[in-house]
Amino acid sequence: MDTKLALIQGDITRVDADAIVNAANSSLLGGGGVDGAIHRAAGPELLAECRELRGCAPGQAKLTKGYRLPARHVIHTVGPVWRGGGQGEAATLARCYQSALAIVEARGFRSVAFPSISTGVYRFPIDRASAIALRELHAGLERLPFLEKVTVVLFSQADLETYVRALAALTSSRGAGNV
Ligand code: AR6
Repeated sequence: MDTKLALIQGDITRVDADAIVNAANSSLLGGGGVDGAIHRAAGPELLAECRELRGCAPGQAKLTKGYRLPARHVIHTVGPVWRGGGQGEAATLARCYQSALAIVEARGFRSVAFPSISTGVYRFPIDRASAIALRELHAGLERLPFLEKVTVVLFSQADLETYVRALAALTSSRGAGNV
């Protein structure tokens, strides 16, 4: 199993990493959930930089500084709103992780933390979202040897347990020791 992949329960705004990922909306001008928490913790300079970015399409990602956060940068991505699963939601969610990891690669970040994108206000079922997230993060770790630590920060104990089960399923589907 990847010793570089950690699942923890907590508040992502407290995580010290080269970058934390924000589950934003297309405006990039803040909102509720993890987005609101990140903007509150980072301070008003984050919103000022986000204004210059002129939004972000679902599945894409954009980079800002971290300002008052312990993390040096924020990677803002926009997940899909769940509309029943027939609108390409799974592919869009996978692209969020891929786009964020492309920024990690371009900048040579060695540590990054993700929230559970789309599984709050956007209502993506977390059992499906966790499988997609962990598949993409595992692929990123295989591809990017300089990446030392990927942390998924789950807000609730129940969400953490869902991710732990999804990771066990991913590990067993690939055979012990091969993930
Ligand atoms: N640390 C880690 N995870 C958190 C935190 C935190 N501080 N706060 C919430 N979560 P959501 P979405 C979890 O709704 O579904 C915003 O208004 C939360 O429990 O934040 O992608 C944006 O502006 C859930 O598991 O993001 C958009 O409009 C996960 O983060 C919209 O919500 C994602 O929930 C995006 O919706």
